[in-house]
Amino acid sequence: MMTKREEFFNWIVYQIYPRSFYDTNGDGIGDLNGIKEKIPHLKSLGINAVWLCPCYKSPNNDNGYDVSDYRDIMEDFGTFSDWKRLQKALKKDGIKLIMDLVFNHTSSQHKWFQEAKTSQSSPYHEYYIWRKNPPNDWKSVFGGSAWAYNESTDEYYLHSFDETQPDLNWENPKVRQEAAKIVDFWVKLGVDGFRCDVLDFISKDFKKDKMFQGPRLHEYIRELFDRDGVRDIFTVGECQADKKNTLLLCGKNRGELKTAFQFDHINLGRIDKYLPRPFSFDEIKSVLVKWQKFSQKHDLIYPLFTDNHDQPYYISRLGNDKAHRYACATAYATTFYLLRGVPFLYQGQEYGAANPYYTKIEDFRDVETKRYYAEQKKSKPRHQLMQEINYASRDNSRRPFAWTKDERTNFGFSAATPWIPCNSRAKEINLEKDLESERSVFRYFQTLLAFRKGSLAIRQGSFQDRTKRRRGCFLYERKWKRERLLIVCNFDKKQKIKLPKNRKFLFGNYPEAKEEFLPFQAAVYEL
Ligand code: TEU
Ligand code: CA
Repeated sequence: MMTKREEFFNWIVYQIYPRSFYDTNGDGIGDLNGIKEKIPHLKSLGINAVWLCPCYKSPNNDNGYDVSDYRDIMEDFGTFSDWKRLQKALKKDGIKLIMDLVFNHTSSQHKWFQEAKTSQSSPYHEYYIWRKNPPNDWKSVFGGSAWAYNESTDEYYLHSFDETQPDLNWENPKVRQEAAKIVDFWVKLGVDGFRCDVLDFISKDFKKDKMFQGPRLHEYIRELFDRDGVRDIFTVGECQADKKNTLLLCGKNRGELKTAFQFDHINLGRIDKYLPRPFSFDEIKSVLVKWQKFSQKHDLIYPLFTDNHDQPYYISRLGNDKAHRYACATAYATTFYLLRGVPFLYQGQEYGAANPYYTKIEDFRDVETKRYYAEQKKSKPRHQLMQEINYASRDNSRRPFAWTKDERTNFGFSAATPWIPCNSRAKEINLEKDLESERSVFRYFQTLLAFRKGSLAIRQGSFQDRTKRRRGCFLYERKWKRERLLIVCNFDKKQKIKLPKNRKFLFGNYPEAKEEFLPFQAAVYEL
């Protein structure tokens, strides 16, 4: 019998950014009914869980990461009944549902904040973080000071993100109780898990120079999740954690999180968000090997991902999205999704979506990007600034899903003008075209995910690095009882890679390599 925890290794999660997935009512905005209609696509891809980015009521300053009611659905996306129908439909097809919890902050439109800001005697005032004067010079993640002035109380409030996203005061037990009640509300409705937005921000130490991972973080998380009826649910935190903290957050008997996103492999190849630096694949490999060994040693569940709604596409930034787009997309998928842990795919990856390019700031929507542009435009030449934005903007991965080749329906996304312009490369990169081509990213993903599901070595087995001193490639072994697999991925130019003699080629993104591995060639062997 598998324990509840072991079962998580069977999950394959697909992240949906609802605004950009599929529009069914012709307003240019993706919606919940759109997700429901595309369940056959999800099934045919082979995933078995969906992480739904926030779909709660929200004024949408940060595309739903600014919640104004945690128990209601954003009008743009539909109604509560639509949500229930979606949940039911997913369940019917055996697809788990993970909701996004945004608990570090609310929207300034949330009724708590609306009350809190009016007077210091409001019962909601202490739901947020107020100071007569800013006690430090913390910067908002989106730029500028993290402290904003509120006239009616003559105080400053803390906002780690946009001004319209005031941070909740977790030191107030009432806030913690409210959060727990919201968790209970969704658990009772039958959701299968939560992705917890910037969870490592909820406890603060105002004397420190950074605003996250304050002293009471672990206590708060346990209070939220280590409770009857909630304890066994799937949770993945968005936390920037080192080894020590990962053990505290995700350790087996800690009662905190099932897993936490690790960003070491995402933060490679750049000096800061907007500035690339030369990088080699070996850096990714080292990060993966380090975390594989560590999570294996401590029996942690490791989240396997390359993309999300906050990042430019991985293949564009750290790979090749031109001549080798097919191979690169499939090689990264092979590398990551056959490791030990739980795969997370982001919408679009399955057809090899890549970063677009725009020359005008008007083609962007992200609050962070627009802020950055406004801040920098006086000091930087326009072309340089646009280059930085195209390199780093979160809008890169937030363009409408390109379902078809049909430009008039915005590539099958919506007959109406989409809320954000379609990917400028959608004519060349879309699902329909991908399926027509001989080398289809989608079909490869199908093979890969089906293989993962069918293999105990991949789901339960051990991990061992077999790369040795070779460069520009990654070889690793997965093993469970008598099933032994070797995964080989080349991220360099064409090169010879010596392999064990007694091997059987199972599949790869190219036909079996004879002598040399092509750039981004990936292959799976049985030993
Ligand atoms: O992101 C948190 C976060 O710190 C980063 O991923 C951040 O968005 C990025 O570095 C800025 O470029 C989460 C959500 O994933 C993000 O979409 C939200 O905007 C943010 O929290 C606030 O809720
Ligand atoms: Ca719509």
